[in-house]
Amino acid sequence: MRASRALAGLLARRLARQANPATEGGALAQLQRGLATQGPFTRAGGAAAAARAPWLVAVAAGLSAGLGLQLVGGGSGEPAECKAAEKPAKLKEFDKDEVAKHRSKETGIWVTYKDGVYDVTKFVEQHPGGAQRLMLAAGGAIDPFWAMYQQHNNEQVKGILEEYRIGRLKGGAAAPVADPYANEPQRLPALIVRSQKPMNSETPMELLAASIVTPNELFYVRNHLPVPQVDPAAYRLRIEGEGVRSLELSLEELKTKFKRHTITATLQCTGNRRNEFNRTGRVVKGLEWEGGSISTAVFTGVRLRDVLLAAGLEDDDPEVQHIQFEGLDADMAGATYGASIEVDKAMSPHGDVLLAYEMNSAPLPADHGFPLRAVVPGVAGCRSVKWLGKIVASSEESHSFWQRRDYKAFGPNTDWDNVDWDAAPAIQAMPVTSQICEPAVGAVVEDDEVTIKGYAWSGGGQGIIRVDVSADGGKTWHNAELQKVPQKRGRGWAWALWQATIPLPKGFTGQLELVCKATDENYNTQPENAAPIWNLRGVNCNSWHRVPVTVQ
Ligand SMILES: Nc1nc2c(c(=O)[nH]1)N[C@H]1C(S)=C(S)[C@@H](COP(=O)(O)O)O[C@H]1N2
Ligand SMILES: [Mo]
Repeated sequence: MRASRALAGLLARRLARQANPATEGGALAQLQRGLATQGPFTRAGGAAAAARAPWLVAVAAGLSAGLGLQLVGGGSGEPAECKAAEKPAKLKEFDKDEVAKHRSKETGIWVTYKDGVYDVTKFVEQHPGGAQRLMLAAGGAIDPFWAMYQQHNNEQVKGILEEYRIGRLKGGAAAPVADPYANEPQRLPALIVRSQKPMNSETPMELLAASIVTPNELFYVRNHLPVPQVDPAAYRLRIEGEGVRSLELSLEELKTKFKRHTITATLQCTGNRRNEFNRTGRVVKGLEWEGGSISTAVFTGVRLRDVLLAAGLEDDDPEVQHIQFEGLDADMAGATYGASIEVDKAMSPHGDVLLAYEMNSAPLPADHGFPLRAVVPGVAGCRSVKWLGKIVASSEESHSFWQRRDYKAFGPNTDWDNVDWDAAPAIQAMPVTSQICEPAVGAVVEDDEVTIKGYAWSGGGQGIIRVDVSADGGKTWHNAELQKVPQKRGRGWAWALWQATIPLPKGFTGQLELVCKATDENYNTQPENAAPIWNLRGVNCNSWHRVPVTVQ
């Protein structure tokens, strides 16, 4: 009830905002925009700029989303036509056959984008590992790849490509590429979109703290690729690998042959609150999430353990150390999203890992993995693979980019020029975190007390035992009142919501900082500031959450 009332109000506010672009996104977005334009890389463009912006090079090197093309790549806008004035009046013309001859270092590596022809040989030489994917486009158009990996910050990327321009395509650009995102599901305008294609959107802050269970339509969405369309009647889940006999299960078989289980679990993206790292003054690479890439649902399905047992996997089989998941969402080259978890988590009767076909009593929505997804409670969202196609029992971790070259955290001393991805384990359980959802950043408080609301969650099934809040930047503290679902110790998969009404310093007017920090049942708590936990991918941001407000 509360949630739906809050939703109605929110939608009205959001629509009003959309009608007035000047205020779109509110104060927080304005703050972000301000920060974005202050960033050291805003004026980046071209190879020289790339040298000053190591993350850009890293993306170029294919470290982002497994796709070197992203870097040189970009989306729907025009190529860096702002540079047109600098271009020679007449560009050399090449036909397609000529371009197609340039597919190797020996011949030179050429690609086209729209009607531009680019010799990227030097670029490939400078980024040997990561340019592998770029080689897929060698001798032809890069446009289809960019249609797949549309990045929000691609002007810089196009600027870099422009440095390599050698001419134009005879006969002009090829026919526009069909949009791989043409069949995306409908989404509520209330979601706060951080990237449109693929869809990445946050649950609005005002609604996160409104109910323990997030309505499906408002659950945050984190997609790396277009949403695959799966026919539930033809769908088969495949199980294979070491220590198991290969098995194919239809949705019907999963629903009827295995016991039904239900858990309430919070999923959180490893990048949740990433933008707080950017505000330390040192930019990180990734979607600019605030604190809304986290949500909670009641998931129903079968236990992964039961399915693995049915495939013949034995407890403590020494051959099998990891359970790999493969999604049905694929890129142009047929590479699918994938991840893995440790076999002990997968097989533990207390691990509660589900293969879920229902979310909040409805069939899984398209954005959340229809018809079947893994739900790995207590673990970073990236391991809960959606549109699950295959499960592989293995002595090795998944070989996917997202298991081995992303979703790992390093010290602040590690940057894109010295990162050794193999040196850190993949993030599984995440550290304890909390967030103030109300009042909003920059709110005006006109009372001698303030009511603060938020969420708190910890990974590994560690329930929240306490949330401390402060209205003076952390000098004095009060305990918030917790709202939780019943959960056993060590199996606290769902977040706690919390609320506190606390007095403001007597007679005070001006700026104040509201702060929250949570403690989990292992007595782990949050670090005071984001700077000391800064890491190049901006993951695991869990410092005290701070909200500046004005008291009048
Ligand atoms: N197949 C597939 N599974 C996936 C992803 C994806 O892009 N493809 N994204 C992962 C990430 S990074 C997160 S945080 C969660 C998000 O789940 P949600 O979109 O249901 O909130 O799904 C995970 N599972
Ligand atoms: Mo994620």
